[in-house]
Amino acid sequence: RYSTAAALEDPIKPPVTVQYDKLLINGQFVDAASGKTFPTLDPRTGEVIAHVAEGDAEDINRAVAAARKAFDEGPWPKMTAYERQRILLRFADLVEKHNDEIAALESWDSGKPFEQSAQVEIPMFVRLFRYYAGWADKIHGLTIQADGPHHVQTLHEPIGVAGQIIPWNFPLVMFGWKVGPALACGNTVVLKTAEQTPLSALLVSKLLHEAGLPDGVLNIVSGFGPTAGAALCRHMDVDKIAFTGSTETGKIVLESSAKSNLKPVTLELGGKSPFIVCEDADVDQAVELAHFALFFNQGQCCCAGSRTYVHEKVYDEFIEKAKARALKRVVGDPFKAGIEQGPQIDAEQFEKILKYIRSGKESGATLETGGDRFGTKGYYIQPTVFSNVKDDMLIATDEIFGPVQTVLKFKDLGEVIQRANNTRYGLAAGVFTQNLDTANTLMRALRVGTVWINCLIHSMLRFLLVAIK
Ligand code: TXE
Repeated sequence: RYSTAAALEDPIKPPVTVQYDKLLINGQFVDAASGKTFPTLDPRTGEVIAHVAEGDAEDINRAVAAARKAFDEGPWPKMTAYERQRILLRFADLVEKHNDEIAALESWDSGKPFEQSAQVEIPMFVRLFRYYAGWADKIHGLTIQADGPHHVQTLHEPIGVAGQIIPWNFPLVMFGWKVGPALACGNTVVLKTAEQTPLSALLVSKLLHEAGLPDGVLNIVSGFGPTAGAALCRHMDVDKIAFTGSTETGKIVLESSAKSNLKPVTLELGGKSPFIVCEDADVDQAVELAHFALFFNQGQCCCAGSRTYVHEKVYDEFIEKAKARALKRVVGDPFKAGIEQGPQIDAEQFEKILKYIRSGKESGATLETGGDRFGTKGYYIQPTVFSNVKDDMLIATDEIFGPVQTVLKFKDLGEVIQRANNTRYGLAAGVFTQNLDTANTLMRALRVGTVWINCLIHSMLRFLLVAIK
């Protein structure tokens, strides 16, 4: 089961072919107006999987016009909620039927272990669509008590044409989180997929039409951020933008809205989430979940537990066990059974991670294990653990977005609260303790969107994976 670096020289042939490589506009797969294409690469080798139509501003105009027409003239927003729900549920059934084919394409394009795609992410995608389908006919407004002979009510209506821009770390799950609710509520969509992972969205969009989605309701423009993405953000006929990606790009997206039609924008950006292991924690459990919290999906998660704070009383034990766990991590070809970690998404992210590893070494952190690429081909990186990390080191302040665990030491709760909150991020946090008072104190004191106590969202996925096996 264990992979060796040498095994990577001969990548396994993925059990799928690329059928859809064009833009989806008004229900048709079409070439880009410019006729241009771009290569999407296999992260295992850097070799070309397919040449995909490269959309730019003109294609965004075409896609927005189709979405506008489908919204203004129907039938989508005018359909009954029940009919929309039925289409989304039929779609979920079709995805379930094609689970392994979709999972293979997802893994080929993104480098994630096939077992993770097939047993966790595609099933999760199916669940997302069933969940959002369930909401379609349950969206209610309020009746508000008013003074005098007045009647006041709120009515929830679709916003119109939703522009959605997604990253490459969870191409289909991101599609589910964005396209699912927008369609359930009766909006029409123009989706700009990430240039690294355009393939799976095109495949499932075919199934969505097979399930009965009318033409023009979902349009997909593959292409690059500064061209296609920027054109979508500044478009005057787009009513809303939902974006997930880097903090830097998030700022540009917000600015584009301000400079165009002030469309509302929702942003889900980077993180450097603290993961706090208290002195009374179950160390073995904390080691395992801290490991999973950081290394899951090659470390490419917005809410990765990427600053592991460990109480001084259990620090040495934690480091020893965290190092042993990282050494056991199975890195290899995503299409091989039992693989925990595949390659990083592309050369740019690979270089960025290696740069942070060099910076960790130079700034005086202790490299416990890893610290280099894995093998000689593709974008694989050794599971890496740094101890004796200080708060002001770049590896403790910046989002590395790779398999690099940084472990910091703390003495007391007041101190760790202050240090955990001293960051420009605020996505999530993990807490490990057996003491309810400590859990409650940290839960309230940490300035983040989500706090996990003795668990982590990834741990749920992990248990799902184990359960299915
Ligand atoms: O992100 P970008 P990148 C973080 C992570 C990673 C870093 C850079 O730290 O190392 O960001 O990744 C589109 N107008 N996250 O360069 O550029 C782009 O085409 C409109 C965290 O891949 O933000 C893609 O579809 N759109 C994150 C999407 O934005 C633009 C997941 C994300 O790409 C654009 C990914 C522009 N001017 C990276 N420029 C998370 N929160 O999970 C780019 N895009």
